[in-house]
Order: sequence, then C-alpha cells, then structure tokens
Amino acid sequence: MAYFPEVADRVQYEGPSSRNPLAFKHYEADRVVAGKAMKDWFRFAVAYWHTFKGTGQDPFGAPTMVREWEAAEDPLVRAHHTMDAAFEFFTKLGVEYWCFHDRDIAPEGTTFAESAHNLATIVAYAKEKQAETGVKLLWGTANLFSNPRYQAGAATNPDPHVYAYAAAQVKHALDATHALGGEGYTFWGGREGYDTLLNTKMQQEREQFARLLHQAVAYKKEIGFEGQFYIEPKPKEPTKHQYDSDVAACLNFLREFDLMDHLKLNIETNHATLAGHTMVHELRSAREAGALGSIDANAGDELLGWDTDQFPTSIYLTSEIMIELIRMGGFTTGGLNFDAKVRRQSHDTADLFFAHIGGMDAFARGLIIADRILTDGRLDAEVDERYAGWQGEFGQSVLSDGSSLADAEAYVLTHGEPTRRSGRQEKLESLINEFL
Ligand code: XUL
Ligand code: CO
Repeated sequence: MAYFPEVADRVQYEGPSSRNPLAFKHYEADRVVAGKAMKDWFRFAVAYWHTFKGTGQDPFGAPTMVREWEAAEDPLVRAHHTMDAAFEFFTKLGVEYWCFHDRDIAPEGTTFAESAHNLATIVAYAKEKQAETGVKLLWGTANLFSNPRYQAGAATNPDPHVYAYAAAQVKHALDATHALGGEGYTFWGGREGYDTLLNTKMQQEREQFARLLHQAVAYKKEIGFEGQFYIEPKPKEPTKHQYDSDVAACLNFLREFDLMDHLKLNIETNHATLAGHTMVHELRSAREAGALGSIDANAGDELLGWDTDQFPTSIYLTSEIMIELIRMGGFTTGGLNFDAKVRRQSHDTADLFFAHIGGMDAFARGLIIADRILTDGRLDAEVDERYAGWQGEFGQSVLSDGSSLADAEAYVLTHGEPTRRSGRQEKLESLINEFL
C-alpha cells in the first residue's frame, strides 16, 4: 500500500520557475557545483524520529498527526509498517540516507532481552529495505532519555545500575548500526547534565560519561565497526545544564578524557542558537579543530527559547553553512540530517514533503550562493588584507614562536603608534547580499 499517495513516483526537479510545491526548484542531485554533485555535498538524511514518529503532541494538547502506519494494534507490526512508510518516503523524496534511534524503529519490550530482540527483528527488516532501495544509514543512535529510568541521566546517572542499562543499550544500538552499514554513530547527551548542582557530583558524572565513550570505542573495535563516532552539543533541554553544552565544551571534554581521536562533532543549528552562538560560530569552531563531522540541519525561532526544530528555510543561513562546508572540502562520513519537525498544524503527510523539499531547495541555493561568494574572492581578499601585517617579518617571528616580549618592545620603539584600520563590517555584509 502507499502511505504517501501525493507523490506518485519521485519528486522531480522542475527548475526555479516551477509553481509545483511537490517539485524541486533548485536541488538537482547530479548538478556539479564547486567540483562536486549537489547530492555529494549534502548527503541528505531524513530523521526517523520526527518524520515518522512525531505526533504533534505538546504540553497543552493531544497528538494532531494520525498516521496510517501507526494504525495496527501490535507494536511490532506497527514498527514494520512504519519502516515501509519510511522507505517509501526516502525513495519518493530521493534522499540517500536516514538516521534513527533504537527506540524509534523498534518498540521497547517488558524486559531488556525483549527490547533487544525487537530491535534485531526490525534491523533485519530495515536491512532488506536498504538493499531493495539503495538508501543507506548515515548514523544510528540510542534513545537514552525517554524512559523514566533515565530521569537522572544515562551514563551520568548517580546509580551504576542505570549506567549498566544505558551501556547495554548502546551495545545493541552499535550492533544495529553496524548491521545496517551505518557510516556513523551519534552520542547526544539526552539527559547527561543536571537540574540542580545541590544533588550533583559534576566531575564524577563527566568521568562516567567519558567511561561510556571509551567502552563504546573498545566495543566498536571488537565488532569491526568502522563508522565515525559523533558527539552532539546542546546546552539545555531536557536538563537545565547539559555537559556537552557547545562545541567548545565538547572539545574540552574530548581533550580532557583523551577522546579527540575517536569522536567528531555533529552540530545542530537550533542547539547552536540555544547556546547563544550562531551556527557558523559552532561550525567554524569545530572545523578549525579538525572535528567537524556532521550536521543536524534545522532552525530555531528567534523569539522562542527552546528547541523548536523547524525546517531550515533561510537562504542566508544555508549560504553561511555551505561556505564553511566548502572550506572544509565537504563531508566524509557525515551529512545533512534534517533533525526537524513539521509544526503541529502541519499534520498532513504532504506537509512532510513540503518541509523536506523546502529544506533541500534552501540548501541547494545556499551551495550555489556560497560557491559564487568564494569564487568571486572579494570576501577572502578583504580578510587576507586585514591580516596582511602578519605576513611581515615581525608577525612571522611571533607566530613561529621565535620572539619575546622584549622583541615586541623593540618593535614598538622603532615603529611607534599602530595605524587603526576599519573592520569594514557593513561593507562585507552588503557584499554577501550581492549574491543572495
Ligand atoms: C535532540 C536531538 C536528538 C539527537 C539524536 O535535541 O537533536 O534528536 O540528534 O539523539
Ligand atoms: Co540532533
């Protein structure tokens, strides 16, 4: 049966003049931009949790999204139907990747063994679906935050019994990701943080989290899983303070616990803004540390202080993101995962297409614009000019660690007062607008 009758076969590229909301206006999978096909720049993925398990429920009201794939009584039958719907959607949309949490794809049983069995059953089914369609797994992960047992955290729980449960769940989620040929595995610290320091041993909890990651690195080697591990920063929600609060905190954590060689970062736009940063700041911080792995593409709402997980539609934002990605040379194992959900009122299945098509078109425009900005060269030239002094003899000797405070004094005594120069911010902002 077809769960998505609004698209008969596959969403087509119809060009910028098309008025068809179910067609791409800018995303052409095979079009080469900046030396690479669009699809290879983006490596788009659909997030299973929002798109197939999202219900529109909020603290004030019941679910608004009543999905046919959720109609069956038996949870395992429902899980199979949901997988059918998911692969129908991936294929019709024309994305190459998907992402999941263990509990999105398979129902939790009454015992750990039953949950593990459910997961293995559904993974076998997903493997068939992947083989049929050619759709691949960008990354898998474990849901270590929904079940009440994790109310005080998973790896960072004050009770080692809960740690054990979380670690065991990660083991099976890694098996699932490996079985599906996943190119990565994400650790987002769902409730790894605190609500009050009054009851919290902060450093011990951070050590516990690092232990889990080291155990996962060891298990990865044991099973021969070669995918990339990612850690996903987020400052708050669900806890008041999450330990992986932003890129800088994650890098510090990875360095402190000797994990830099094993994890890169999966950076999400709405998490960046919740942390009080721009997405570009977070991408730049990770990229310059050689740790930018993957992106959860979404957007927040400037007026709301929580994780609204909206689909990205701002061309300014996607252009900025693509400038960073082009500078990095593109993803290796990572991709752009739409960790985004349609609004509560957008309860039709067609809305899932409108949302993803809009996001993919926004990134296609962002790529084209970013390429033009970088090819034009004026932006880089301005920045190089701003730092040009550092190419001189004195600047080079400071950068190469070959000079002292006394050398600096001698330089000032010879050269006197520095000449101030404009930062040209408004000029550069207008320059970017030339390309939008
Ligand atoms: C939560 C979030 C998660 C992670 C995966 O804010 O972003 O969906 O991406 O657990
Ligand atoms: Co995310």
